[in-house]
Formats: sequence, C-alpha cells, structure tokens
Amino acid sequence: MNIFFSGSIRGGRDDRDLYVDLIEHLEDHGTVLTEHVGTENVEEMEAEAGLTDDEIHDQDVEWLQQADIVVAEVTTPSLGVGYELGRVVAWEKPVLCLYRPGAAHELSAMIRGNDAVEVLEYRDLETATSRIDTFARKHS
Ligand code: 6IA
Repeated sequence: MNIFFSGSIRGGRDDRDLYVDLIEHLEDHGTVLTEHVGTENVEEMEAEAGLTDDEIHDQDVEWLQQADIVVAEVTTPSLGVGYELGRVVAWEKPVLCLYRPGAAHELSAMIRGNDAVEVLEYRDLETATSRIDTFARKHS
C-alpha cells in the first residue's frame, strides 16, 4: 500500500519530531512516499537538490496520485497540507487527519467540517497510532 503522509514544512517545523514517529509507524502498513516531511533539514536539502517550486509541486501531485491512503498531521497549519487535502478529497481517496486540541490554532472548519475526511483529536502518540492501525486496515 502506498501511503502519503502530509505535514507542515514551510508552515512551520515545530511538530517535526512527531512527524518522524508517525512516519515510522505508518511504515508498518506500507510504503511512505513522503518520508522527507520528517527530515530535519528539509529546507537545506531542498536548496542543495536545486529543486524548483514547480518541480516540488509536480512531484508531490504525482505521489498524491499514487497514494492509496493519506494521513495528515494538521496541528501546525500549512497551506501545502490544506492544498494536498483538497486535491485528494476531490479524488475520493481515504483521508485521516490528526489534530492535537489546545494548540495555538483551532482546526480549520474546512477540515473539521468536511464529511469526506476522518478527523482524530488526540493527546498522545498511542491514540494516534492506534487510529492509524484501524484506518490502514480498513483501506488495505
Ligand atoms: O506549505 P508547506 O511547505 O507547509 O506544505 C507542506 C506539504 O507540502 C507537505 O505535506 C509535503 O507533501 C509538501 N512539500 C513541501 N515541500 C516539499 C518538498 N520539498 N518535497 C516534497 N513535498 C513537499 C523538497 C524536499 C527534498 C529536497 C528533501
């Protein structure tokens, strides 16, 4: 199963360690196409790789097309994550969004109010990984 993990990059990297834990867990269920979302120095790597924003966008959309399921950590708001979610909802792919209540930003109504998206509000990693297991099994 191809899994697209979505998390903030230019929106802010405060939750990067958490993305690494979630990606590691998702790897038990299939191939995570977007491991770089957890990479420590992703923006330096971007510069070194000489990737243009056009190339990043097009590659990303290709991975989204290949994905069987999408899991997004949406606590740190990110334009890129919101854009990815809009595209996959239009393609009717299964989407799970993970959100930690009490964060600096309330979750967007465009995510919480979307019936095509499963939203889990969680406070600890175990709650998130257990829901990921249920979600991944349901769609495998
Ligand atoms: O607006 P943001 O940057 O916060 O958007 C984050 C989302 O955009 C993530 O879920 C990623 O899927 C996607 N994204 C942003 N930057 C990249 C990227 N950079 N590569 C692939 N997807 C990206 C190149 C990094 C590479 C050289 C290690």
